[in-house]
Amino acid sequence: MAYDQNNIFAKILRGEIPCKKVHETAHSLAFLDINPQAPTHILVIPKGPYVSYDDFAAKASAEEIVDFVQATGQVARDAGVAESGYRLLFNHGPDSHQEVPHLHVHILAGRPLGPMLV
Ligand code: IU
Repeated sequence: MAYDQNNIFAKILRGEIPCKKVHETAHSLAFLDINPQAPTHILVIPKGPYVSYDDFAAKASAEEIVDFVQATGQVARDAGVAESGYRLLFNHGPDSHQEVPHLHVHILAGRPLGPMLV
């Protein structure tokens, strides 16, 4: 699937649409989800044009991947949920109900999340 430069997260990265930014690094951006599913619901995205987890895993540089993983951990720590716990969720592709075609990981926390639902 080709990257759509007009997807909503591309617009956020270009500053065309505002977001509630919580963290930014050389290769990643984290912001609050507009429709939170838990008291803490933060999205972390790479700045590069990656459609999905598969696209990122296949094409991103080691530097980008390390940056993304470390940024995600830092955001959770800064949100104060590293001790109480959090869930990281990637939706990849149609069956997962991925809505925005720019890779993002959901950080969900702040209440007992219960067993994983599929
Ligand atoms: P999904 O994994 O692609 O299904 O998740 C997309 C998320 O992006 C979802 O939780 C939305 O609430 C969130 N979101 C957002 O934070 N800002 C937006 O402008 C839009 C979606 I559109």
